Amino acid sequence: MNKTILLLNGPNLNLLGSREPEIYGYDTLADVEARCMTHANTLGVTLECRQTNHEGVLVDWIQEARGKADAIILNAGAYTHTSIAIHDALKAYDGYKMELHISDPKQREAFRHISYVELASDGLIAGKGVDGYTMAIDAVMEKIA
Ligand code: CA2
Repeated sequence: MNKTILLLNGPNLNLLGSREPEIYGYDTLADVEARCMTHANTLGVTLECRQTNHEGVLVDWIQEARGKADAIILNAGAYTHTSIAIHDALKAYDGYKMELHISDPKQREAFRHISYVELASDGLIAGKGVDGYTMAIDAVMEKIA
């Protein structure tokens, strides 16, 4: 059966490639998503990529994925460290859940050390730069294929 993965990016990740390249690199989100789509095609998995700056939209998308997507890869951006609503939505999602970060928040400011996403996820990839995106697809496929 063909598998479906939903790749969700949260607030400010639409700015990738425009600022703080020492942390986030030089690729734009469009570059990263295009690489992920090519990688997914190679693996024969359906990938849908979305980005929003709005917490409630992320909650809606996670809810809508129930019974439709086999896995969610989520870089919730700063909502990672604040959003019990996203935590609760992930808890209600029955597929595989991978938390993803470009940087390693645990090595940064103390306010990034708590992750409400981690507490509701099955796996974590962090600190691998934007390469972490395709690594996350591979890691998820190992679990759901
Ligand atoms: O490392 C990550 O992927 C983060 O999720 C990125 C978030 C940050 O709040 C998390 O603690 C860790 C921030 C995303 C902002 O991305 C930008 C990229 C380029 C320029 C400005 C912001």
